[in-house]
Amino acid sequence: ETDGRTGTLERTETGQQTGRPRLYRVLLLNDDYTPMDFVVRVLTRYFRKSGAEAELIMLAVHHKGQGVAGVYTRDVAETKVAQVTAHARREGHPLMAVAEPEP
Ligand code: TYC
Repeated sequence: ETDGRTGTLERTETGQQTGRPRLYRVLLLNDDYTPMDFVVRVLTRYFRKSGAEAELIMLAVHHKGQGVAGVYTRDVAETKVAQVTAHARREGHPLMAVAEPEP
């Protein structure tokens, strides 16, 4: 069977997936209310960024509207989105994260 992404045979006789898994970007979206230092702490805690890299990503999101926090397999990406969203709501911030497949 032809895979839509790679155009190659990607399944075994038993239907198991083979080859590289599709990767998903976790995006942070800008808003007017979440404090900058909270976003930096999210990036260091959940996405294992250094303080300097977290600051750069946060500022890119602030100025451009969205930015890539990390790239993961689907399950990991969806877990990060759920963890970040839960943490932000617990702390009373509207911060939004979404996962989207890499082209
Ligand atoms: N725009 C926010 C502010 O001025 C900061 C911010 C950055 C919010 C990135 C969300 O994903 C975000 N306090």
